[in-house]
Amino acid sequence: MHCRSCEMSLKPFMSFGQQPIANGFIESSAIGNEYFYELEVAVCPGCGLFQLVTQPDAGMMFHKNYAFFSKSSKGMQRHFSAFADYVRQNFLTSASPFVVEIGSNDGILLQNFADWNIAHLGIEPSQNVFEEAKRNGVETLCAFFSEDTSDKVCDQYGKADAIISANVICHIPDINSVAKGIVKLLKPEGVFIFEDPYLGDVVGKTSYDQIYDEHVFLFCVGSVKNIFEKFGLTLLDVLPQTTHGGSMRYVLGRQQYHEISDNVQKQIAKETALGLSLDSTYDAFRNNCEKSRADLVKLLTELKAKKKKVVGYAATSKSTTVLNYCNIGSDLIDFISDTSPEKQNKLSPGKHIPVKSHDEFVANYPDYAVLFAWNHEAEIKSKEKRFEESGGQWVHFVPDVRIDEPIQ
Ligand code: DWN
Ligand code: SAH
Repeated sequence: MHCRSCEMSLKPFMSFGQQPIANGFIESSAIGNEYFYELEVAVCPGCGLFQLVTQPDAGMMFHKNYAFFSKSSKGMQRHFSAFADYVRQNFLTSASPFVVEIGSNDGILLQNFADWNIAHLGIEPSQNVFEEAKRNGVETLCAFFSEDTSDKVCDQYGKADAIISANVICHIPDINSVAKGIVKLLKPEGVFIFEDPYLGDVVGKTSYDQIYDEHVFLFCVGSVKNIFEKFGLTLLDVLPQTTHGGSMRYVLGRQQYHEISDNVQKQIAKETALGLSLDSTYDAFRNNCEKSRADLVKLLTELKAKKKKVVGYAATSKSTTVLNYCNIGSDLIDFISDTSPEKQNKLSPGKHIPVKSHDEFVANYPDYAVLFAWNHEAEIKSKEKRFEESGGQWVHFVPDVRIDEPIQ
C-alpha cells in the first residue's frame, strides 16, 4: 500500500473493522448481498496525508441512487450562501467571470452564482443529485472530476476564474489527477478554493465517524500544502470553518499573482503543537476511539436494561462507521429518524436498523435520541424543542459519550 499523493509506503495504524457502503441503505430483500470491506487508516510518513488503506470503487458509492442531498440542512444552505459571497467578493474581479464547482450535488452552492447570473458549471457524477441541480437551473455536467474531465471542460467551456469545492476533494482517491486537472482548468491568476473536514478536529474531538468509505482523505494544512506544491499551486490562505464538526477552507493559486496569508504558517504551527505528524498522536486517537466505543455500548445497554425507548436521529453517512464499529443494531436502537425520502423505509447499512420518517419520531417521542447528525446540533435542537419538553434527552458521542441534562 502506497501513499496516493507521494507514493511512500504506508502502514495502517488502526482498523474500524468490516464496513458496508456508508450510504448503502438497503431493502430487506438485499440482506446477505451487501458489500463489506475493511476500513483501515494510515498517515503517510512522507507527506502527512491521512488516508484509507482501501476505498471501494467510486461507482459503488456515487451513482444514480446517491442517498445524500446537500439541501437536507438549512444551516448548510446558509453556510454556502456565505461561501459564495466570500468567493464573489474576493476573487471574481474579471468582467465576466466563470466559476466551476467540483461535486456540486443538488446545486446548493452554485445556485447562488446562478441567481447572480454568473457563468458557472458544476461537475457532479451522481446522476440523481445532478438531475436535481439541473431542475433548479444550475448548469451541471454529470461526470467524475479528473485530469481528463478537466481537459473536456477546458475545451467546451474555457478556463475558470475560480474552482470551488466543499466536502468533495477528500472523496477523490487520485488526488494527483485532481491537482493536474485544477492546474489546467485555472486561468493564470485563478484560484482553487475548497473546504473539507479537518484532521485536527477529528483527532481533537475523537470524531472518528468522519472516517468512512467516501472520505478517502482527511486533510490538514501540512498535507494540502505538500500535495499541491508539487504541481505549482501555492497554499495562499486557510480559514477554519465550524461546518461538519470542524472543517478547513484552503485557498490555492499561482504564487506570482497572489500574497500568502500569515494564517498558513500560524496553522502549521498549531498542527505541530497538536502533533499531527507524530505516531503517538494516532496511538492516542486509537485508544480514544476504543474508549468511545466501549462507553457508547455500555450506555445504550444500560438504557435498554431500564426499558427505555432509544432511537437514532439522522441516518448520516457518519453513523454507518459508528454503528458497525460499535456493533450496535436494532437490539439497542429501535429505528433511525431521517428526513430524506431516499433513506426512509430502508435499513441502515450493515446493522439493518430501520430508517423511518421524521413524522414517526414526532408522533411518539422516545426517551432518548442518539444525535448522529451532531454537526447540525444547533439547527436540530432549535427545531426539536418539543422533544426536550416531552422529557426526551439527547445522547452524544462527540467529543465524549454523554446524555444532555433533561430540561426543568
Ligand atoms: O461529506 C459528505 C457530507 C457533506 O454529507 C458526504 N460524504 C455525505 C454527507 O455526510 P452525512 O450523511 O454525514 O451528512 P449530514 O449532513 O451530517 O447528514 C445528512 C443526513 O441527516 C440526511 O440523511 C438528512 C439527515 N438530517 C435529518 O434527518 N434531520 C439532517 C438534518 C439537518 C435534520 O434536521
Ligand atoms: N458539495 C456538496 C456535496 C458533498 S457529498 C456538499 O458539501 O454538501 C460528496 C459529493 O461528491 C457527492 O455529490 C458525489 O457524487 C461527489 N463526487 C464524488 N466523487 C467525485 C468526483 N470525482 N468528482 C466530482 N464529484 C464527486
